[in-house]
Amino acid sequence: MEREEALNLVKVQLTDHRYQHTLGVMETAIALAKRFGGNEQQAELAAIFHDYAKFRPKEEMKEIIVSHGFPQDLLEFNSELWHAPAGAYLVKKEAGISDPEVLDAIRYHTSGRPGMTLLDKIIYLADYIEPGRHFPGVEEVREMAKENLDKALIKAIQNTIVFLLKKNQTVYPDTFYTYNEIIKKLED
Ligand code: DGI
Ligand code: FE
Ligand code: FE
Repeated sequence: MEREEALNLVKVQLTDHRYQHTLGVMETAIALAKRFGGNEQQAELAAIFHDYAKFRPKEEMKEIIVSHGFPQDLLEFNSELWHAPAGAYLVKKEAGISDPEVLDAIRYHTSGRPGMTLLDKIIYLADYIEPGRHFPGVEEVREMAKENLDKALIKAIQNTIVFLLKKNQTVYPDTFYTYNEIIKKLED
């Protein structure tokens, strides 16, 4: 699918603010793919659609998770996690995106997962460091992302976990599994 068509499909699903975020993720994901040898077309498509389901009603996202083979434990954790799997499902159904690697990058863009692919990492990181993001620590991760994808990714995951802990929120186990796997790999 051409960029123009994909952007048109996504624009009507999002607020203007979230659409601007999506454009930032798209540019950043393409830059990361270029830098780290990823597939630029897949990065572009996954980035454009990553937040497709962000504004769907919680009940709709819940129903998708219940009925379409997603892990049910997602429902016991923060509903912020739901738009990622729901997005993967809806983007396939409504936008006809069929590339399983693109769909997985969308599905895991919030929680991460053990065994993240290069594309998963690019989307997770692009979502975190796109130019419209302004939270504490983001500049450090931007700098790291110029050199080392895994080091930047682990910093982003650590920051997210700390952010959740400080707010007394739950952390989905896959986020910890992702953290553990990459931190061990970096130790070697
Ligand atoms: O959709 P975005 O706002 O662009 O970003 P996102 O998809 O990464 O999700 C946003 C939030 O989800 C982020 O502020 C942290 C929150 N969140 C809630 N529970 C978890 C979680 N993030 C992770 N990684 N793991 C969780 O368990
Ligand atoms: Fe998201
Ligand atoms: Fe996002």
